[in-house]
Amino acid sequence: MSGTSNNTRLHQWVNDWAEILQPDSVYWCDGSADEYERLCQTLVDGGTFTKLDEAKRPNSYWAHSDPGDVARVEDRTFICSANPADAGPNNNWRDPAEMRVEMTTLFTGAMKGRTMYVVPFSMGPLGSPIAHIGVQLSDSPYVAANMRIMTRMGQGALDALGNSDWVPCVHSVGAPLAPGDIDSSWPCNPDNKYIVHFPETRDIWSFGSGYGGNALLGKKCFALRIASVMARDAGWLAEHMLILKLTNPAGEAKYIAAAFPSACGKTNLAMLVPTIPGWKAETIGDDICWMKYGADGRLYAINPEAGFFGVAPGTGYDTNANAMETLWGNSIFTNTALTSDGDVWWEGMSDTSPARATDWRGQTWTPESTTPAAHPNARFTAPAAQCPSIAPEWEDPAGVPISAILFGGRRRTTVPLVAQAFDWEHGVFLGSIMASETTAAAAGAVGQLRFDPMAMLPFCGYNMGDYFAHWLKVGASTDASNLPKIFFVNWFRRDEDGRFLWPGYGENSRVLKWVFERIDGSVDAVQTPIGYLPTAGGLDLNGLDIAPDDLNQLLSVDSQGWTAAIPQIRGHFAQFGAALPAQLGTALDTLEAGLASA
Ligand code: SAT
Ligand code: MN
Repeated sequence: MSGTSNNTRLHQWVNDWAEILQPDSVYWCDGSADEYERLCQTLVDGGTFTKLDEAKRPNSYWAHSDPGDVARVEDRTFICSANPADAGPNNNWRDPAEMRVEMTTLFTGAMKGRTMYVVPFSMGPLGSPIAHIGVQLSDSPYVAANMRIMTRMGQGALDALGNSDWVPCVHSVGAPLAPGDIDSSWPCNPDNKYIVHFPETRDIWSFGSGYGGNALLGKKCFALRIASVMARDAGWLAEHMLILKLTNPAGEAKYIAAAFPSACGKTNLAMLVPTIPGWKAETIGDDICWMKYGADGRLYAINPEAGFFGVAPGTGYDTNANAMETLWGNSIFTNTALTSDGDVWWEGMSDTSPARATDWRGQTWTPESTTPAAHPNARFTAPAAQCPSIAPEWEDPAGVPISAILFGGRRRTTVPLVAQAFDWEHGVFLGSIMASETTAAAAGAVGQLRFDPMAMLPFCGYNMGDYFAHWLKVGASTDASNLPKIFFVNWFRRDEDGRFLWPGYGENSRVLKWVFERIDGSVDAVQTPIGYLPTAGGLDLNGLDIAPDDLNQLLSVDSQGWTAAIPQIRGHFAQFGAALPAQLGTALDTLEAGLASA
């Protein structure tokens, strides 16, 4: 059986593309378990998947990619708006008409020798008023299998679509097969990748890559780049945020959204196990948050995804036990190592490494090897429903009301452990000046500090100056008392020797408790030029062994560091020209003056 739809425009679109792409066959995904099994078998037969030991990790598979296709490619990601100013300095712009011609040439015959999968999917619970439907065409069964975990994929999405509009997504690995050709285990076109978005027509074209956000088009391409444009036009927010539910010992719950760049611990924070007695954290989502206003004037959030595409290295029982428990089965592991007894392994998964394994390149690995067993951007794909900390309401179509928004980067200096914005406008300012050290989630250098406003630099589908204005407008469209409180956090502060000053992980619950109490107004704070900081004793440090010097560094304003950053922030703002909202320039002047007189 395969998916069926009465949507004539959808059929027309699929037929038109089949003519260009020229696949050997077209298959409509229905999303069933049977179909998933067949997709996985196809991948095993083709050498992409290795089935893991059924007793160790049931219904799970290991894949390793082409070494030239291991991460998002920001320099090959394009926003093709009619007007270049609408893409902004934060995006690579190309003329949409020219790009369509160029890519149609690439797409012509691109699926020869392959099956074209028609993958209907819902971003968000089926039928939720906050959800949206997409349909992805792809010649990658790996993509179809991953999409079944990451989204509500198949007949349910077609039924929810009915006769309405969808976000059209076209994807090819760009490796057509001539008769007699032997396929590669990871077909791709490593030197010719295009990740392309047309914001006006809201469609997505992707060519040449089979990896992660380049190829699973519901995720970064749709749920962030295109959705951010949809959100701008319709007064909502599409953000690179986890969503968690925090319950205090009295049983009161609040929902918190938090933006961190890729590979900066969103999955760990979303699944954290509090170290402070009586507090409970539950997971709603680990990567993307869509927020719309409810009738009561509050922002309600859904997690548009159905699975986790998390960074494997560094994930272990000591850092993220809930993720480890999520991965018991029904999961796909890409670019981890494969152990000789048919399981997966990666650096940080356990204290002891396997005596012998197959590394992410498919080569023999032993603890004596000088290269890592897993690629630093190795990923697991796992159903969110399997997460032990998943909140019962994670699929509530109405979403959950957000009480706080955290912005956080990976910063070895300057930025304190936590600060609260004075108000929404100041919070938007703090988000707009966020910077973070680059990670292996994107191709290119790692560890370089760059501005990454709201963790959206690689994901905002339009001019970020306009995006800041949109945030201000969203904040102005309800009563201030309804708005989430905004905080800035930094778990990654280090001393001169590179030692982390804060233990992080479960201990971050201490910061979350302070956030919770600030929302309630039940704990005091110190007003500083950068925001409200915890008072001495304001942060619950019971049972935590931390040196007073370290704590002092974590919770004080580094006036020198902030003052030194002002010219860089001015340069960062200057690139947006007239698109930068005046309020942000004013907030920067106020910060500068405040630091000078502090
Ligand atoms: O874009 S991916 O989904 O591959 C990973 C990330 O950057 O978060
Ligand atoms: Mn992400």
